[in-house]
Amino acid sequence: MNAVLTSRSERTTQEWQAADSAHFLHPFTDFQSLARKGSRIITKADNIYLTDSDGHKILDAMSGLWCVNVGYGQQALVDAATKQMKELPFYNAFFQTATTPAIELAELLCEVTPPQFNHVFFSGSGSEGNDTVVRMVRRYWDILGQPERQVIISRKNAYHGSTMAGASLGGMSGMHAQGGLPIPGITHIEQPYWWEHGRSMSKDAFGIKAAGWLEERILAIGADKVAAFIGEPVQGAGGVIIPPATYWPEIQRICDKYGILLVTDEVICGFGRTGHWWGCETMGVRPDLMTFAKGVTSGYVPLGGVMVGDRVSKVLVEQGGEFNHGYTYSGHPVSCAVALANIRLIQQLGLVEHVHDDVGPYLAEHFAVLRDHPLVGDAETCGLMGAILLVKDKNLGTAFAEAVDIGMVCRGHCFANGLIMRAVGDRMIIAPPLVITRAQIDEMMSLIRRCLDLTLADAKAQGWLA
Ligand code: PXG
Repeated sequence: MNAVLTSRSERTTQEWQAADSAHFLHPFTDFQSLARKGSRIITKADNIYLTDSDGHKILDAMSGLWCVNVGYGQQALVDAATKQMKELPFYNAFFQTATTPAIELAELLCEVTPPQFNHVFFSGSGSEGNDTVVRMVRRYWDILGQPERQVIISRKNAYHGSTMAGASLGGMSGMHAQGGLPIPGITHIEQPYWWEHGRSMSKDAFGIKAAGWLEERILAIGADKVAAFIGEPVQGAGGVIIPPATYWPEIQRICDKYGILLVTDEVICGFGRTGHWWGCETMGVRPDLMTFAKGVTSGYVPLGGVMVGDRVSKVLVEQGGEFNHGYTYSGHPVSCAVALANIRLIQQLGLVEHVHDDVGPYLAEHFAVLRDHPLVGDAETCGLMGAILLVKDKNLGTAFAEAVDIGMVCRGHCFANGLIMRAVGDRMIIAPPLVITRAQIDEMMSLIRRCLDLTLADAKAQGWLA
């Protein structure tokens, strides 16, 4: 046994890659093409830096996958998990039982969320949380004697997860093309992406127009058939699409007007990412339900859930009877213990204030300067989320030809230069750990600039700018 373990830890990168491509089907991956290239094997991490199996240090400007808010290597989270695993590694919450970390976490979540939230339903992930949203909003209207209120309105290019309901709520056409999605009763309006849909108008005017698409759809369907509207305060996986300031308040007004439940998916925006605890606070809206995951444990262990506002919980609790829904890991004690340690750490370190008052504005200043770069059509941030739009001609605002995957070219330079930055089409996006310092932002920005310069040099050499 020991011999096997030793030899495994001594494998070369190539040996890891061979075993990986032989057995491990990665998410959202062209398996054959990855097998040809070989995965990058990440072996350890500290603070905001990863180390790969060849010993390269990489600045992780994506917080793992939008989740490692407190950064890597936080001993308090490790200790919380160890202690809970020793005391009680698992017990369920189904049959009139509960564990203490789950109860304590429910209490703490109700403290750090807006005042209408006094209940939580736990899941194992953000996707499962959104499955719960679908079940719960439909159940809510059933209990109220309006079972015909079934339709949930979402948006194109939204990401709400990869389960059947999560992927259906999401507006990714590539996902809908596989597996017979979306499921019935889900419809999508256009996203509030000013650059693509509103450049002839002011941002504020476009925000009102884009929210108006919700009202148009409600009227087309019939308000008495619409259960809820769901949206990410800032779309993350869709490319950090930051809506105009007028958008969300107008969405709230429309939901109120027709009595429709408002759901914000806070899986990325929650736990300080946008400079407030919740994206809905940054956007000035009052949701009835909020999905969370990722930052709740800073990704150290899996956990998700749905914050349930008083409007919904009152009906579910007082009139609902049994809600036939739940997961083995709803309220997993180890995940909840880690979440407790994580949220307390966010509070102790003042990370939400750190983003709001210090590193958020500092990042915004640096992104504003990036707009001078010849490749950059737009560069914008919200808290510690940022997007850089790469364009062929910044004066005319023209995009690169379809055949040129400029984002992937730039991402390649990032990888080679020790920076993790995502490409979503022509948008380069970042969401670094909230513990990042000003000096580390300087370091990240000089890497970003170097990679933009290298991408520009490629674009010139290949004739892509002509
Ligand atoms: N909602 C939102 C807003 C998300 O960003 C989910 C739900 C689903 O969460 P789980 O825990 O089930 O994955 C997410 C997840 C990307 C990327 O490419 C983003 C996510 C997941 C995987 C990739 O940016 N977000």
